[in-house]
Amino acid sequence: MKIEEADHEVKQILPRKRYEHTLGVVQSAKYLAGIYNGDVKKAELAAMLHDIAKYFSKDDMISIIKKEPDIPDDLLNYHLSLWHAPVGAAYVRETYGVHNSEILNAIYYHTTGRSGMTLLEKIVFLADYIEPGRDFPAVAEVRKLAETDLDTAVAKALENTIIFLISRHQQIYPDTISAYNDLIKRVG
Ligand code: DGI
Ligand code: FE
Ligand code: FE
Ligand code: FE
Repeated sequence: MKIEEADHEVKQILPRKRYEHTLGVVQSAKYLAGIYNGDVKKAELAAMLHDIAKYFSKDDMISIIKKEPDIPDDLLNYHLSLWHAPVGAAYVRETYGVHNSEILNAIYYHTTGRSGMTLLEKIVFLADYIEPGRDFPAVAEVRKLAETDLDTAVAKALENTIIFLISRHQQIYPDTISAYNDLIKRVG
C-alpha cells in the first residue's frame, strides 16, 4: 500500500482530531526511524495506519476479534481501548492487502507492547506516545530520552502507563507487563 493511499483512507475514516494525531505519529515515527536506523518507509506506513480501527463500533471489533485466529479471544476480558490495535492490523491486512509482518506487528502491538519488540514496534509505540500533539506532563521526559536511548524511552513510557493504570484501579494487559520486564532487565 502506498503512503498516499493510506493517508487518503485514514483521512476519510478518522475524525479530524484523530487524523491530526495520526499525522503527528507519522512525523515522530519518521524522526525516530532516522535516529535509530529503522526503515523510514515502513515506519511511516505503520504509523499512518496504527489507529485506523480506533472508532470501529464495539460490536464490529468483537466480531473481528472472535473470527481472527491471530487475536486471542481473551483480549475481550480486557479494556476495550486495547482492541483497536490488533483489530486495526487485521483490518489493514484484509481490506488493503498489507501483508508485511513487520508493519502488521507494529500496528498490532502499538498499544500494549510485548516482550521482544522489534525496532519498528518500538518506533511506532514510542511515536504514538511522544507525537507533537501529546501534552500530558510525563511526555517531556520521554521525548528527551527518545533522542538518545530508544529502549529506555520505551521502558519509561510503559512504566508511566502501568503506574497510570494502577492509579485508576484498571487492569494491565499481560503483554504490557512483559514488554516492561523485558526492557527493564536490559536498561535497568
Ligand atoms: O490510540 P491512542 O489513544 O493513540 O493510544 P494507545 O493506542 O496507546 O491507547 C492507549 C490507551 O489504552 C490508554 O488510554 C491506556 C489504555 N490501556 C488500557 N489498558 C492498557 C492500556 N494501555 C496499555 N499499554 N496496557 C494496558 O493494559
Ligand atoms: Fe492507538
Ligand atoms: Fe480470536
Ligand atoms: Fe495513536
